Amino acid sequence: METIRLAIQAKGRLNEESIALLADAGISIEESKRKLLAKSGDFPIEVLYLRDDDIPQAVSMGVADIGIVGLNEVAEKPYEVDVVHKLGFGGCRLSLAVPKAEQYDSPKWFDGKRIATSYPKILERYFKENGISAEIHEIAGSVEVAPLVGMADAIFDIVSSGGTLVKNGLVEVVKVMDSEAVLIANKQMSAEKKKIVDQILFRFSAVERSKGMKYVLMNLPCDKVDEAVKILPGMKSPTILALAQEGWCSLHVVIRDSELWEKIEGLKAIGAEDILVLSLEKMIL
Ligand code: PRT
Ligand code: ZN
Repeated sequence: METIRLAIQAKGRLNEESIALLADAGISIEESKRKLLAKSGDFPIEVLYLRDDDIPQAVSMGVADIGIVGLNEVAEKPYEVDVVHKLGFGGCRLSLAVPKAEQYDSPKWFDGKRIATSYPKILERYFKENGISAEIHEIAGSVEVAPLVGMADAIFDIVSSGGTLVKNGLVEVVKVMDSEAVLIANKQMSAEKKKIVDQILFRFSAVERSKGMKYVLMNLPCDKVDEAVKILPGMKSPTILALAQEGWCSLHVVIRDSELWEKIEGLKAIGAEDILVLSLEKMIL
């Protein structure tokens, strides 16, 4: 049988969540981060551990068939890959930031300025699209200190909480793109490998769907079922089973975490009893 090769980050911000997502999807990887390549015992997949910078190229060349990497790396690198699915973790944005003492009014401010970044290609495209001519200085790390040491007038970097900018006396002025971890794929994959990718995506969707949901069971007088359904609008119609005790029904429903207490209070108010809230592991439609 065909095996698919997945590249993930060897260490860093996306490593743990990539492995956790695979585990939730029933794909466990032999635990050894020092090895470059690891197999899964329960799924036709091999995991290749790489630096995130190398993942788009590895996938585009077919060294790996698919990869998990930040969209920012895909956008920066000149390699052609398919972005197959957004994975909902590693969220951040790429933004321009200036020293807080600057009188910044519009992106025209960047004309003639020196900007330090590790993402020169994305920035170049942004400047080009907006008719700005600035000097882009590519530096590998600690971009945020460049203005302090006089190496640049402003920076273009990844921001998530914004704490790093504040610590370095910088203010975010333009968000150029949003990023998150994505699943990328080689453009020329065999039909058989594509089938495995579809299988992985099917599992990822089941995991995603169950995130933030609870499975709730309760007993309720049967004549209150219509009212209960009104309290739970927007959800698929609940499962209702008759109980041995005459006039009583058991109601099963999936409720979003954020609405859980409000819905339960509403259901209690119309006579629901013996309410069980269970965690929901997978939701397969
Ligand atoms: O070794 P390797 O090359 O594989 O890793 P790396 O050091 O290049 O990348 P790594 O592990 O730092 O990040 C991997 C990916 O995580 C990035 O490509 C992004 O897609 C994503 N990501 C999400 C982030 C952040 N959030 C983030 N906050 N990457 C970097 N940061 C940096 C940011 O630049 C800032 O300096 O973290 C700092 C803290 O951010 P604030 O705004 O929360 O203060
Ligand atoms: Zn990197």
